[in-house]
Amino acid sequence: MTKQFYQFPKDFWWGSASSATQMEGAAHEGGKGENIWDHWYKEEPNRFFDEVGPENTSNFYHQYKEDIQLMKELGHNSFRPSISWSRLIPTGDGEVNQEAVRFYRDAFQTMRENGIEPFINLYHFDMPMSMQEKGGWTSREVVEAYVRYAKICFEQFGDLVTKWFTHNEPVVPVEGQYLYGFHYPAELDFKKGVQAGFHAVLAGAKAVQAFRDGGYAGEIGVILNLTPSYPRSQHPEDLKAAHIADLFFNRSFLDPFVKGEFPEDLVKLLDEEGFTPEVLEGDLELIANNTVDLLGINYYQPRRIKAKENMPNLQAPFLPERFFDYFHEMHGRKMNKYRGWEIYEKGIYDILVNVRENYGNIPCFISENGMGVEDEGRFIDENGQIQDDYRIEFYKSHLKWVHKALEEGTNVKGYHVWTFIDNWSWLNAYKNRYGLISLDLNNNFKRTIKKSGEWYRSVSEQSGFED
Ligand code: BGP
Repeated sequence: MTKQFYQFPKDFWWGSASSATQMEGAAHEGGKGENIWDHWYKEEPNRFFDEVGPENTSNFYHQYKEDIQLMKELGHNSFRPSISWSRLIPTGDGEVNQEAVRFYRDAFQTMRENGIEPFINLYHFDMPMSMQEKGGWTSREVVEAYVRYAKICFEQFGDLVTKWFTHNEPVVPVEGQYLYGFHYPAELDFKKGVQAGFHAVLAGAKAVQAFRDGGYAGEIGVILNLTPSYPRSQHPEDLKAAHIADLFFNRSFLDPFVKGEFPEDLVKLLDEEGFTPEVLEGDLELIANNTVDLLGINYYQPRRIKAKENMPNLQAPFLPERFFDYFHEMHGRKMNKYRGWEIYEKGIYDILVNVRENYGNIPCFISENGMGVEDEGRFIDENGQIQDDYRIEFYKSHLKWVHKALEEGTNVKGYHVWTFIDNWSWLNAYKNRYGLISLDLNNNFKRTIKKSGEWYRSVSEQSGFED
């Protein structure tokens, strides 16, 4: 096969993403308040893989200058961390922590000085504990506290940041906290989940409104994990089940954030099932009038859906599972043999086509895409470098589909990998490694660039690659 060069625009955003709780460390330093992860780890450390908790991250809080130099070395022109709400406002709705203001200002300033645009996310799964005690996203009071927090961020950092995001993957806390139990408080209650989801949308719209009212420079967006829902067959029941999965896990956030309205079918379904959330006068109008400028898309794997065989099991605890089974395995598809997730590169293209055709071709970028690998230490060579050719293949195969979507006119402006340095990942801790750079927890947080890191540098330098 002849080789081809996949050229992306010169100003394409190349970089990576992480989040405060997953990379900062210093969980109990610098005046930071407790968030739900600090609390959960203190209460139930055995829930976490190898009992490793959120103080054991890659230590960005102390090593950010070194890490930003490494980003520059790997050719990053952008990086997306998040701000920790409980670091900036330890009680969630009280005093601002000046030490946190100094830390974030210096980190963002250092990024800028090194040609790295800070893409700043306001919320990445890390509810301050005092806010969770008030009900977290199920509480209207917490929505207001979040909006105050967002305004404080715009005021304190607005001169250094021009790309803001209201949330990362807002559907995940709904699933984790109220549907499946992998985020604190693991309280399985579908009705609360729907309310929390509605409040996250409302909070996002209010933050967008505050950003525009404040006249800040730049753009504001949201980061969504989109999982194309493919039916197992063309049988009407499978098609219906796939549609319901799409409504719950994609369109519940994509439609209101981008179009300003919830899908009619979703509203109808929730109503029929008795799960309509509390909506106050003016809420829907506010959501309609404050849609985002920019959409970040996280993509890892699709959903493969088949209708439940014995529908409906009305006693099933969670509504989505009454309608469908979600499974990874499918004959003839490529599985990630290093971890167990399906690899389906074309999914990234299907999402981009959908955004172009059905969401007004809103400016977007791939905000996370990556491959988690268990026991990655097995791939270290004699020089101490991880030879992760599988990851290079993963990136190439996805980028080819992004390139095709771009050529067809999709307004896609960048590609961020998950992640820069191996990071701590919630209950999974360090089970799956994702970084362009490996982290040695037993050797003073030593960072070593992986083979994929070297490859990614050449991609960002040329804004493209040959294959
Ligand atoms: C994304 C989240 C990240 C990170 C990643 C990998 O959905 O935005 O925060 O956790 O998934 O997850 P995991 O380590 O569980 O494979």
